[in-house]
Amino acid sequence: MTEPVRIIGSFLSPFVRKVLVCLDLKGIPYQIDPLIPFFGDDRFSQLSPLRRVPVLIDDLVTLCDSSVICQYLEDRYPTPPLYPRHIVQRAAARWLEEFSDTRMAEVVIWRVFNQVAIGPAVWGDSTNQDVLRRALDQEFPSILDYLESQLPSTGFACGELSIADLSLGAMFRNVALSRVPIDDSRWPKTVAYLGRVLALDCFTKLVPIENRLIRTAPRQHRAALADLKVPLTPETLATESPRKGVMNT
Ligand SMILES: N[C@@H](CCC(=O)N[C@@H](CS)C(=O)NCC(=O)O)C(=O)O
Repeated sequence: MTEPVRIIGSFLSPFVRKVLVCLDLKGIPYQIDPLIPFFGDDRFSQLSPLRRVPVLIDDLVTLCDSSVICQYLEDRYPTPPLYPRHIVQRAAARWLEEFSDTRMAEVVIWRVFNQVAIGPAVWGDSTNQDVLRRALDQEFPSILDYLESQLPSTGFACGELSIADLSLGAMFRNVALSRVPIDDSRWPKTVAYLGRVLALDCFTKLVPIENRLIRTAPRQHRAALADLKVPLTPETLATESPRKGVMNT
């Protein structure tokens, strides 16, 4: 490889986190531009037409979308494998990844995390308690009911550690960062499973970074990360003023 992998995207994004744990498990060093996507400049729009993070840039590709990126990493760096070998388990892992990236993201990111973190920090909005209550009282519990019916009592979701665990673990970190508790008497398998996944080194080493950023104003993120000795890209695509995204969800 002729240049280090570059990642564009904030450590607070579950999709960026999914890619970072994947890079870590595969032993691939990276530099990061910790961009909150709304602050991206016109160069960011060129790299990421949906103005979303993560973006991965290496000597061969510029890629958007965490699932596309993780599949590329798997194809280029197959060891250790992060997709089950058996086609049935492999399909099941991809489904859980999809469930996490779509329905879970809709509720956990666009309703909960957006109401408690992004809205106030990026746009100066106050929390819409109706949206938050509905997400926490109805939508999130039904997600947990589904996962409780799917997850095993021991081990990982689809046999060996896989992309399913990385996606779900990454998404549930935003639940924790939103300070939403999960009732282990109602969802015991899910809580125990998350305990196993989030205890992995690839997740625990990101926790101090995430905890620092969640308490830090967006414009100070880069300085906070420099202070934590995180390997940053020499340049950032961030501007001073946020702009609304391209997508509606
Ligand atoms: N399917 C995409 C979703 C990426 C995504 O929605 N990222 C969020 C950050 S958590 C984002 O960039 N949002 C900005 C926007 O939608 O305008 C992936 O897996 O990478």
